[in-house]
Amino acid sequence: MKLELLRVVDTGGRPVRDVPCGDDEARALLQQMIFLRTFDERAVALQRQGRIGTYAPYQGLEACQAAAAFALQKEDWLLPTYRDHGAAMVHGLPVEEALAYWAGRVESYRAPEGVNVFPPAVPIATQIPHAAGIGWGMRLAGSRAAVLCFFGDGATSEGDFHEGVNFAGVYRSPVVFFCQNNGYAISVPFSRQTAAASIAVRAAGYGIAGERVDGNDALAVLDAVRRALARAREGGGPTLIEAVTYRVGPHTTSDDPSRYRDPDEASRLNLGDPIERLRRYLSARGAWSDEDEGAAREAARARVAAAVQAVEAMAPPDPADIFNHVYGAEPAFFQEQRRRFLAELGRGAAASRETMEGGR
Ligand SMILES: Cc1ncc(C[n+]2csc(CCOP(=O)(O)OP(=O)(O)O)c2C)c(N)n1
Repeated sequence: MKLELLRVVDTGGRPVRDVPCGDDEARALLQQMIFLRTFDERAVALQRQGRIGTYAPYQGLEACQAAAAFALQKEDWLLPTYRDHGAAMVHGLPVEEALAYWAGRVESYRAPEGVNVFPPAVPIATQIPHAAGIGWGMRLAGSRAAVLCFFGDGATSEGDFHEGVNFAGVYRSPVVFFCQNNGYAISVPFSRQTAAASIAVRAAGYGIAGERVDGNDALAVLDAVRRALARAREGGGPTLIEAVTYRVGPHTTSDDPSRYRDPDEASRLNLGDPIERLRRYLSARGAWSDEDEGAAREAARARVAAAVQAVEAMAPPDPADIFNHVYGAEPAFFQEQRRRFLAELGRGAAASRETMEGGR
């Protein structure tokens, strides 16, 4: 059993069913996607230049990131992973905060007051029980807000996925579980993740709604997430959405996908480029021109450039930050690790000073 794949426009941008929004909203969505791609490309370049640390690109997933977050209201909570800073920015996380995270600044783990975005979850699937609990708590407090929880296909093999989704189903937590099925968990293909035909079909086992959507079709993602959020707000419980998409780049900038992926695989999936699909749809309606494209790209470049400047003007991060905020009461072994780490760094700095002086 495999659920139908929801599509609103085909890869040529032609509508195949009712479009869930007007041209103004679709244009705003396209502008966000262009911004997200600009950010991602710049971040990869910054990593290659050694100006930020390892980076997890989301190229190819812009429809998922932009449209799912676009469906949120300000009071709703977003729980992202390390790959979902695109969605976080669309939900209001300042661009320099998103970039500062990848530049190793611990301050960026906390979104500003009023921006309902959790810190990115690096351990796989730990945010799923958190989402179930936040949703349940909000319901108990009488709030009408909902939660959007991002995770990958790999996360669905973790115990936390089953526990979190099951809990949310039982307690009718207002959560949209949004699985970006991008084909791989690092090098492990989806076919090795589950014997089920899809992720969405597993919703039935938890007694919740499930939907499979073309994750490269921004309008389909918007439609599915909006309906799921409305259901959550009305007390209809959680939904498990599987967005079928493809990760174009490497898992992170430390990964080499040519070692485990066939180069023709992306074209065989026939999902098209998510930005191109929405652009074609709007252009055919006369609602997107070359001038619009130029203006969107220029605005995106300026926004990213300002964030790069702001992050590079910050004081360098304190190396001890990787030890800070881990334990409330630090065990002795941990204090010892910190002491040794800092002593090692001190020796490294002294050694490089000696080398420089010796070379003069
Ligand atoms: C609990 C845990 N186990 C293993 C890892 C190492 N790890 C980092 S990313 C990743 C793959 C995750 O794949 P998926 O959930 O599909 O997300 P994607 O990165 O593809 O978006 C793994 C196994 C981790 N971060 N946390």
